[in-house]
Amino acid sequence: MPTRRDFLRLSAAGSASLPFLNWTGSTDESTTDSSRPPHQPIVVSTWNHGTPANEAAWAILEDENGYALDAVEKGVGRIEEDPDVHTVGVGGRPDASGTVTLDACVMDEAGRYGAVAALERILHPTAVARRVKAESAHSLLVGDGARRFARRQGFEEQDLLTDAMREAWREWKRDHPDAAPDAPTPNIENQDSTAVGGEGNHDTIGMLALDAQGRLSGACTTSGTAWKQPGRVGDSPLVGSGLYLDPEVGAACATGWGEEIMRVVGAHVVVEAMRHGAGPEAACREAARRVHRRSSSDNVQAGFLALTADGRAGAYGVRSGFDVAIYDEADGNRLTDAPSLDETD
Ligand code: SD4
Repeated sequence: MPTRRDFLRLSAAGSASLPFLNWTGSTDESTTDSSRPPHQPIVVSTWNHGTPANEAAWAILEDENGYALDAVEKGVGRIEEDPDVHTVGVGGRPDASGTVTLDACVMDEAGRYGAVAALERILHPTAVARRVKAESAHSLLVGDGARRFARRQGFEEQDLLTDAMREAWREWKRDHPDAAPDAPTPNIENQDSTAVGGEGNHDTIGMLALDAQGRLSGACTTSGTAWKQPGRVGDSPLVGSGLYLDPEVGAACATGWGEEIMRVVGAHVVVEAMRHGAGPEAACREAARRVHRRSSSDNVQAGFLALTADGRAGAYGVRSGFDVAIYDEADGNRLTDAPSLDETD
């Protein structure tokens, strides 16, 4: 079982400046710059559901022609379709009105972005976000417009509220008969919270992958905070907040209390810190510190995960309890605790 030290070793190049990669760019969806040396593929993702998600992604990345964007779409897609994960896709906790609404985005190896927010009745919001990127003239579609776009793209509709989550929502309504729809407070992971049904309220999956041809891609997908006010959108589908990628530098994703992550444009902070020479873990720490300094409550958790353009990973949480899954050829698939401000500061 790899230890935290193994994880820290991955980000050991820490404070060294990143080499400038001579990216040529392209308008094609899948771009390959054959002048670049082959890379060692790697995929990283948030929380323990990252382990099965990484497996699905690796099945694509282990092929020398595997495309990182396919890998992240398939990787997080495995979690979107798991009804036992209550924070992503089908089986996600609904909003205060009992409706499951999904937020997701992707960024590809040229930094192109597509997203959906408050999407209902579609199993794979990340796949729809990718279509927004590739097939629409826009970057972000929301609500009913996003659902109708998905239908036009051939996606089927289905009920995303499982019996278990319908029952959990009824229970929440019973316990909060007078609660305004926007009453729930996001909790800290792994802590009991009556406001959210006794389990971690967070647990978005963010995934970053580098393929054998050096293409970097990212995805982020969530059902958002449990019992949220209808219409609420979190950080996850927002470029720069839940996900950011610069092909010359690296990529980052975020998880945790979306309102706090948005305030600091968290994933962008991470990538900009790496651009200025921070290693991936130090860059994530900078974003965690920024959330902590500005946070509106002592109860805030946010976790950041980064992957440099040359394949080094790092992560950091405001509080302990944030873990990330990493899969590369050398060490296989492993789940590792991220360091946190409350442990080190
Ligand atoms: C949100 N950031 O909607 C998401 C929730 C989350 O881990 O990350 N959960 O605010």
